[in-house]
Amino acid sequence: MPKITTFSGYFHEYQKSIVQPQKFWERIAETFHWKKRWTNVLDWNFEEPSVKWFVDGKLNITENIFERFLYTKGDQPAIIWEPNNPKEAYRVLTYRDLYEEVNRFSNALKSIAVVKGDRVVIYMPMVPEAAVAMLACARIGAIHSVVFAGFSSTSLADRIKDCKAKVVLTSDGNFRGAKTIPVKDVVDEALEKCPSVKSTVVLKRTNTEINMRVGRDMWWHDVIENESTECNAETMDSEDMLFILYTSGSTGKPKGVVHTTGGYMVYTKYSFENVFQYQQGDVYWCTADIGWITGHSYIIYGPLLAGATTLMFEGVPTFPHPGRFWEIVDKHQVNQFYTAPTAIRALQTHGIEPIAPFKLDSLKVLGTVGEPINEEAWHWYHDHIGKNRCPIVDTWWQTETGGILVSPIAGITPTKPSYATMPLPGIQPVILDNEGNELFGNSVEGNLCIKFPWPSMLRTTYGDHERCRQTYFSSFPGYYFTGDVVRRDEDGYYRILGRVDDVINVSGHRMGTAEVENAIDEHPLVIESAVVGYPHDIKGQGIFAFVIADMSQRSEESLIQEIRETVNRIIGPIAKPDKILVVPGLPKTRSGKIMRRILRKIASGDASNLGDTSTLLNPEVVEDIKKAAGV
Ligand code: 7RM
Repeated sequence: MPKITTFSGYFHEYQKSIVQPQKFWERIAETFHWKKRWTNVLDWNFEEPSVKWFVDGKLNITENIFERFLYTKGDQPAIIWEPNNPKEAYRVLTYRDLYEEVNRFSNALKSIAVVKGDRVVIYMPMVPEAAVAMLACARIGAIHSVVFAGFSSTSLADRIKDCKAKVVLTSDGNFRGAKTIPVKDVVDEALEKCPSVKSTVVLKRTNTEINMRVGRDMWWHDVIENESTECNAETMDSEDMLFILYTSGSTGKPKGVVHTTGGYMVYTKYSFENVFQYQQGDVYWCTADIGWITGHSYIIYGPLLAGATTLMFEGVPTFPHPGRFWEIVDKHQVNQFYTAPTAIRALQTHGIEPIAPFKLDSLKVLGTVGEPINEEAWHWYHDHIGKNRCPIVDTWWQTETGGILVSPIAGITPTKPSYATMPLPGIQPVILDNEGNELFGNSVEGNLCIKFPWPSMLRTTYGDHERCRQTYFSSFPGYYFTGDVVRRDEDGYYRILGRVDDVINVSGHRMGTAEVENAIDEHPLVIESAVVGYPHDIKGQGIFAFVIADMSQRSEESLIQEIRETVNRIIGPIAKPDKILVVPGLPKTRSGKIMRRILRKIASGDASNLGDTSTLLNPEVVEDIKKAAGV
């Protein structure tokens, strides 16, 4: 696989990928195992939209992991699993172990009548069996839909119903920090509303007492007991669905983003190897949950397709202590570490003492994903975790993009705090103004669109193609619209400013909420902030800042004054928040994204209907904020 090793090499590859995209991707696809070669590299139009990569190619993605590596890497660790409780033994699955487990479970799925094309919902903790479940589906051609095991029974039921899943894979309970969560009860409740589900398979994890419905529920250890460790891989078309992953937008029910087999395989491996500069023998750790796209592409598929050793962690960053991440890095000698800004900021609040006992000298590359990283958090990560010697890859991408689109190449692209820097080869980002005119050159800002297909892009939204067209391809005809606002600076570097609806317009000055938050966060007593716009008689929109701060050293009044001055100093008077509210917490989704929709409502003084808050990690904080705001 062609790997970029120098900055000029990056430009060279990029240039080739733009001039002859088909030829570029064909050369990479040729490094995989296909049962039958494609007839055409790419058919596409962004009007319907219709995108097909490696047309008529036949393959199985798991053969590109197992059959490919069995003889050369059979004894190499594929997955290192670190349990929630550090006192429990960790597990190592070699490529051969994983292959055998996947085959056994593939046969088990067949024995409960799962066939090619069936949908299987996976509602499981972060244990190796969850990876086995995903790969077994892929092996037999079933379509997996992983639902984060922290979602409520209603959210789970909505997703099961939307994709009409035949089977649900789950566990008796999950360990998360100090808590044991009875997830099977959640599944039972959801299934009351889901007639499509014929069976469930339940992994024993916590030994929680549960109900097993006769004729529907089976234990994982029972269904695999007599199954063979051999199972032929189903022949899949390049454009057969690999998985559906639900993602919630600002409005309406969650969308089932559909990814297909060939293109997703090619892009996740290519991007993984290049962005993280993974070297054979390295230990790579992404802290995401498999319920998110990051877990799919960069815990499971990308790393395993690259023959890497990928670490899976069951627990949370602060259990049993806020140094747990760093303890794990030392324990397993992690070389690449990939996490989210929200985790970094949360750990930052504990200071640097929890880091002190650990050496962290195995680390070579740090990564972030999920939201704009503020400069302060970037520096903290760079200085205290990377010890000033590890490049940070700030990777921008989406559930819909399947893989990282804009990111530094570790150690090769010069970084700048809070910049995702440059597009990967094959990615053609453009910036459009609100009228759809392309803004050329540098020092421009606007709507981030992509003007040419890439192999791992979404193909549709499950069961509702029109919604896909409407959401992503109609705002700017002929382009894929990301919903993000971006600036291309004087060096041609991309800085993601936030979602389009996170952009505020104060007296005609357009400002990214992230920009203002970044400035607020520079105040030493501020822990985290969230900025939204609200209707303002004179300015059009005013700036409302919700701030979590250390209140032990100032009166609220003087702190607010200092924060205003900080913003004034960093951005200028135009960005000074009109209102600052000190709050105990911010409403966050489970992947760490602030639910600004709720804050916008509260800021506008109308908290009567806050919409669906069921996907919040901390719904109770909403009441606290409402109280503080007096609405
Ligand atoms: C991978 C993931 C997608 C949205 C995206 C952005 C935001 C993601 C970054 C980022 C700034 C980043 N998928 N986002 N990465 N913003 N810098 N490096 O997060 O579908 O859950 O979210 O997340 O707004 O559109 S996602």
